[in-house]
Amino acid sequence: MITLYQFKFSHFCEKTRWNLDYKGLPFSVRNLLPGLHLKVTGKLAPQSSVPIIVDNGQIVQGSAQILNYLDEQYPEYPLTPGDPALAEEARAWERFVDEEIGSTLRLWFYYYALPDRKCALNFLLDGAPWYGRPLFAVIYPKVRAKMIDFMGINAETAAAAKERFETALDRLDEVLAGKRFLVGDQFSRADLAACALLSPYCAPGRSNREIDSVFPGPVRELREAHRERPFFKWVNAMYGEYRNPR
Ligand SMILES: N[C@@H](CCC(=O)N[C@@H](CS)C(=O)NCC(=O)O)C(=O)O
Repeated sequence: MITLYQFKFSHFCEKTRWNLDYKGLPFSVRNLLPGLHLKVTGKLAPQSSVPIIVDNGQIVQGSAQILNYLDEQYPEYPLTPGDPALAEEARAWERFVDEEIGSTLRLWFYYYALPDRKCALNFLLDGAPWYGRPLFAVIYPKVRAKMIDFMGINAETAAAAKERFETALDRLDEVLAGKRFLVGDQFSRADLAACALLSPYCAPGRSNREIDSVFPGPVRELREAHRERPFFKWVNAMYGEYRNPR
Protein backbone atom coordinates (compact mmCIF):
# COMPACT_ATOMS: atom_id res chain seq x y z
CA MET A 1 0.00 0.00 0.00
CA ILE A 2 1.27 3.46 -0.87
CA THR A 3 1.63 6.00 1.97
CA LEU A 4 1.30 9.69 1.18
CA TYR A 5 2.94 12.20 3.51
CA GLN A 6 1.12 15.46 3.11
CA PHE A 7 -0.36 18.69 4.36
CA LYS A 8 -4.06 18.28 3.76
CA PHE A 9 -4.44 21.93 2.71
CA SER A 10 -1.56 21.85 0.20
CA HIS A 11 -2.46 22.15 -3.46
CA PHE A 12 0.73 20.32 -4.46
CA CYS A 13 -0.49 17.45 -2.26
CA GLU A 14 -3.90 17.64 -3.94
CA LYS A 15 -2.02 17.10 -7.23
CA THR A 16 -0.69 13.80 -5.87
CA ARG A 17 -3.99 12.75 -4.26
CA TRP A 18 -5.72 13.28 -7.60
CA ASN A 19 -2.90 11.44 -9.37
CA LEU A 20 -3.36 8.40 -7.10
CA ASP A 21 -7.16 8.50 -7.32
CA TYR A 22 -7.07 8.90 -11.09
CA LYS A 23 -5.00 5.76 -11.40
CA GLY A 24 -7.20 3.92 -8.90
CA LEU A 25 -4.28 3.22 -6.55
CA PRO A 26 -5.20 2.71 -2.90
CA PHE A 27 -3.17 4.80 -0.45
CA SER A 28 -3.12 5.87 3.15
CA VAL A 29 -2.25 9.39 4.27
CA ARG A 30 -0.03 10.76 7.00
CA ASN A 31 -1.12 14.33 7.66
CA LEU A 32 1.76 16.44 8.94
CA LEU A 33 1.81 19.70 10.84
CA PRO A 34 3.70 22.59 9.22
CA GLY A 35 6.93 23.15 11.11
CA LEU A 36 6.87 19.78 12.84
CA HIS A 37 6.87 18.13 9.40
CA LEU A 38 10.62 18.75 9.16
CA LYS A 39 11.32 15.91 11.58
CA VAL A 40 9.44 13.45 9.37
CA THR A 41 10.48 14.71 5.93
CA GLY A 42 14.10 15.06 7.10
CA LYS A 43 14.23 11.32 7.73
CA LEU A 44 12.61 10.42 4.43
CA ALA A 45 13.93 12.64 1.67
CA PRO A 46 16.53 15.22 0.64
CA GLN A 47 14.16 18.19 0.70
CA SER A 48 11.72 19.28 3.37
CA SER A 49 8.63 19.56 1.18
CA VAL A 50 5.59 17.36 0.77
CA PRO A 51 4.10 15.49 -1.06
CA ILE A 52 6.25 12.42 -0.50
CA ILE A 53 5.10 8.89 -1.21
CA VAL A 54 6.48 5.63 0.11
CA ASP A 55 5.66 2.64 -2.06
CA ASN A 56 7.08 -0.71 -0.96
CA GLY A 57 10.12 0.98 0.53
CA GLN A 58 10.58 3.24 -2.52
CA ILE A 59 10.50 6.93 -1.52
CA VAL A 60 9.55 9.58 -4.06
CA GLN A 61 9.38 13.31 -3.32
CA GLY A 62 7.74 16.04 -5.40
CA SER A 63 4.42 15.96 -7.23
CA ALA A 64 5.97 15.82 -10.74
CA GLN A 65 8.48 13.12 -9.77
CA ILE A 66 5.66 11.14 -8.14
CA LEU A 67 3.65 11.44 -11.35
CA ASN A 68 6.61 10.14 -13.39
CA TYR A 69 7.11 7.28 -10.95
CA LEU A 70 3.46 6.24 -10.86
CA ASP A 71 3.13 6.35 -14.66
CA GLU A 72 6.21 4.12 -14.93
CA GLN A 73 5.29 1.64 -12.18
CA TYR A 74 1.54 1.60 -12.77
CA PRO A 75 1.05 2.26 -16.49
CA GLU A 76 -2.73 1.78 -16.45
CA TYR A 77 -4.59 5.11 -16.83
CA PRO A 78 -1.51 7.10 -17.88
CA LEU A 79 -1.35 10.84 -17.33
CA THR A 80 1.71 11.34 -19.51
CA PRO A 81 0.77 11.29 -23.21
CA GLY A 82 2.23 8.35 -25.16
CA ASP A 83 3.45 10.54 -28.01
CA PRO A 84 6.89 11.91 -27.00
CA ALA A 85 6.25 15.43 -28.36
CA LEU A 86 2.92 15.66 -26.52
CA ALA A 87 4.55 14.22 -23.38
CA GLU A 88 7.16 16.98 -23.47
CA GLU A 89 4.46 19.58 -24.06
CA ALA A 90 2.49 18.26 -21.06
CA ARG A 91 5.59 18.31 -18.84
CA ALA A 92 6.35 21.88 -19.94
CA TRP A 93 2.80 22.93 -19.01
CA GLU A 94 3.16 21.20 -15.68
CA ARG A 95 6.42 23.05 -14.92
CA PHE A 96 4.75 26.31 -15.95
CA VAL A 97 1.68 25.88 -13.75
CA ASP A 98 3.75 24.57 -10.79
CA GLU A 99 5.76 27.80 -10.82
CA GLU A 100 3.40 30.40 -12.22
CA ILE A 101 0.21 29.24 -10.51
CA GLY A 102 1.15 26.90 -7.64
CA SER A 103 3.95 28.97 -6.14
CA THR A 104 2.60 32.44 -6.96
CA LEU A 105 -0.90 31.75 -5.65
CA ARG A 106 0.53 30.35 -2.43
CA LEU A 107 2.79 33.33 -1.78
CA TRP A 108 0.10 35.87 -2.55
CA PHE A 109 -2.51 34.02 -0.46
CA TYR A 110 -0.15 33.61 2.53
CA TYR A 111 0.70 37.31 2.47
CA TYR A 112 -2.90 38.02 3.48
CA ALA A 113 -3.76 34.82 5.33
CA LEU A 114 -0.81 34.38 7.71
CA PRO A 115 -1.31 37.64 9.68
CA ASP A 116 -4.93 36.58 10.31
CA ARG A 117 -4.42 33.87 12.92
CA LYS A 118 -7.96 32.48 12.76
CA CYS A 119 -7.91 32.21 8.98
CA ALA A 120 -4.41 30.68 8.96
CA LEU A 121 -5.16 28.07 11.61
CA ASN A 122 -8.30 27.12 9.73
CA PHE A 123 -6.32 25.75 6.83
CA LEU A 124 -2.98 24.91 8.47
CA LEU A 125 -4.71 22.60 10.95
CA ASP A 126 -7.04 20.98 8.44
CA GLY A 127 -6.75 17.22 8.97
CA ALA A 128 -4.08 17.70 11.64
CA PRO A 129 -3.80 15.40 14.65
CA TRP A 130 -5.75 16.35 17.82
CA TYR A 131 -2.76 18.04 19.45
CA GLY A 132 -2.38 20.46 16.53
CA ARG A 133 -4.69 23.12 17.95
CA PRO A 134 -3.30 23.34 21.51
CA LEU A 135 0.22 23.18 20.15
CA PHE A 136 -0.36 25.90 17.54
CA ALA A 137 -1.91 28.13 20.22
CA VAL A 138 1.68 28.36 21.47
CA ILE A 139 3.96 27.89 18.47
CA TYR A 140 1.98 29.62 15.68
CA PRO A 141 3.94 32.92 15.80
CA LYS A 142 7.18 30.99 15.36
CA VAL A 143 5.79 28.83 12.55
CA ARG A 144 4.43 31.94 10.80
CA ALA A 145 7.78 33.74 11.05
CA LYS A 146 9.55 30.68 9.62
CA MET A 147 7.08 30.41 6.73
CA ILE A 148 7.44 34.10 5.90
CA ASP A 149 11.20 33.83 5.94
CA PHE A 150 11.32 30.53 4.01
CA MET A 151 9.09 31.81 1.20
CA GLY A 152 10.33 35.41 1.27
CA ILE A 153 6.83 36.81 1.79
CA ASN A 154 6.51 40.59 1.84
CA ALA A 155 4.44 43.31 0.15
CA GLU A 156 6.74 43.46 -2.88
CA THR A 157 6.99 39.71 -3.49
CA ALA A 158 3.23 39.36 -2.96
CA ALA A 159 2.48 42.04 -5.57
CA ALA A 160 4.90 40.41 -8.04
CA ALA A 161 3.36 36.97 -7.36
CA LYS A 162 -0.14 38.31 -8.00
CA GLU A 163 0.97 39.78 -11.32
CA ARG A 164 2.57 36.51 -12.43
CA PHE A 165 -0.51 34.57 -11.28
CA GLU A 166 -2.80 36.78 -13.34
CA THR A 167 -0.53 36.53 -16.39
CA ALA A 168 -0.64 32.74 -16.12
CA LEU A 169 -4.45 32.84 -15.88
CA ASP A 170 -4.59 34.96 -19.05
CA ARG A 171 -2.46 32.37 -20.81
CA LEU A 172 -4.77 29.58 -19.64
CA ASP A 173 -7.81 31.43 -20.95
CA GLU A 174 -6.14 31.98 -24.33
CA VAL A 175 -5.23 28.33 -24.71
CA LEU A 176 -8.58 27.05 -23.47
CA ALA A 177 -10.54 29.08 -26.04
CA GLY A 178 -12.28 26.34 -27.99
CA LYS A 179 -10.28 23.55 -26.33
CA ARG A 180 -11.11 21.13 -23.55
CA PHE A 181 -7.57 20.00 -22.74
CA LEU A 182 -4.26 21.85 -22.54
CA VAL A 183 -2.38 19.24 -24.56
CA GLY A 184 -3.72 17.05 -27.35
CA ASP A 185 -7.23 15.71 -27.08
CA GLN A 186 -7.03 13.85 -23.79
CA PHE A 187 -6.91 14.63 -20.08
CA SER A 188 -3.23 14.67 -19.07
CA ARG A 189 -0.82 15.69 -16.32
CA ALA A 190 -1.01 19.25 -17.69
CA ASP A 191 -4.74 19.52 -16.95
CA LEU A 192 -4.45 17.70 -13.64
CA ALA A 193 -1.64 19.97 -12.45
CA ALA A 194 -3.35 23.21 -13.48
CA CYS A 195 -6.71 22.23 -11.96
CA ALA A 196 -5.28 20.81 -8.72
CA LEU A 197 -3.16 23.91 -8.18
CA LEU A 198 -6.13 26.15 -8.85
CA SER A 199 -8.47 24.08 -6.69
CA PRO A 200 -8.08 26.08 -3.47
CA TYR A 201 -8.86 29.23 -5.46
CA CYS A 202 -11.71 27.99 -7.65
CA ALA A 203 -12.85 25.74 -4.77
CA PRO A 204 -14.95 23.23 -6.71
CA GLY A 205 -17.69 21.79 -4.53
CA ARG A 206 -17.45 24.49 -1.86
CA SER A 207 -20.19 27.06 -1.38
CA ASN A 208 -19.59 30.79 -1.80
CA ARG A 209 -20.60 31.26 1.81
CA GLU A 210 -17.93 28.86 2.98
CA ILE A 211 -15.33 30.59 0.79
CA ASP A 212 -16.35 34.01 2.05
CA SER A 213 -15.80 32.91 5.62
CA VAL A 214 -12.28 31.54 5.05
CA PHE A 215 -10.67 33.69 2.33
CA PRO A 216 -8.92 36.97 3.14
CA GLY A 217 -10.66 40.03 1.57
CA PRO A 218 -8.27 40.71 -1.35
CA VAL A 219 -8.32 37.03 -2.39
CA ARG A 220 -12.11 36.97 -2.18
CA GLU A 221 -12.35 40.09 -4.35
CA LEU A 222 -10.08 38.81 -7.10
CA ARG A 223 -11.82 35.45 -7.06
CA GLU A 224 -15.18 37.15 -7.43
CA ALA A 225 -13.87 39.04 -10.48
CA HIS A 226 -12.64 35.75 -11.99
CA ARG A 227 -15.73 33.62 -11.49
CA GLU A 228 -16.96 33.99 -15.05
CA ARG A 229 -13.56 33.47 -16.66
CA PRO A 230 -13.01 30.39 -18.86
CA PHE A 231 -10.23 28.98 -16.63
CA PHE A 232 -12.50 29.14 -13.58
CA LYS A 233 -15.35 27.27 -15.26
CA TRP A 234 -12.87 24.81 -16.77
CA VAL A 235 -11.40 23.88 -13.35
CA ASN A 236 -14.88 23.19 -12.03
CA ALA A 237 -15.82 21.15 -15.10
CA MET A 238 -12.59 19.08 -14.91
CA TYR A 239 -13.20 18.40 -11.22
CA GLY A 240 -16.73 17.23 -11.99
CA GLU A 241 -15.58 14.95 -14.77
CA TYR A 242 -12.15 13.62 -13.76
CA ARG A 243 -11.73 13.92 -10.01
CA ASN A 244 -13.78 10.93 -8.90
CA PRO A 245 -11.71 8.06 -7.47
CA ARG A 246 -11.86 4.98 -9.68
N1 LIG B 1 7.73 21.30 -6.37
C1 LIG B 1 7.19 20.68 -5.18
C2 LIG B 1 6.56 21.74 -4.31
C3 LIG B 1 6.01 21.18 -3.03
C4 LIG B 1 5.80 22.25 -1.98
O1 LIG B 1 6.14 23.41 -2.18
N2 LIG B 1 5.23 21.82 -0.85
C5 LIG B 1 4.97 22.72 0.26
C6 LIG B 1 3.52 22.64 0.68
S1 LIG B 1 2.48 23.36 -0.58
C7 LIG B 1 5.82 22.31 1.45
O2 LIG B 1 5.95 21.14 1.74
N3 LIG B 1 6.38 23.30 2.16
C8 LIG B 1 7.16 23.08 3.35
C9 LIG B 1 8.62 22.83 3.06
O3 LIG B 1 9.06 22.96 1.89
O4 LIG B 1 9.33 22.51 4.02
C10 LIG B 1 6.16 19.62 -5.57
O5 LIG B 1 5.64 19.70 -6.69
O6 LIG B 1 5.91 18.69 -4.80
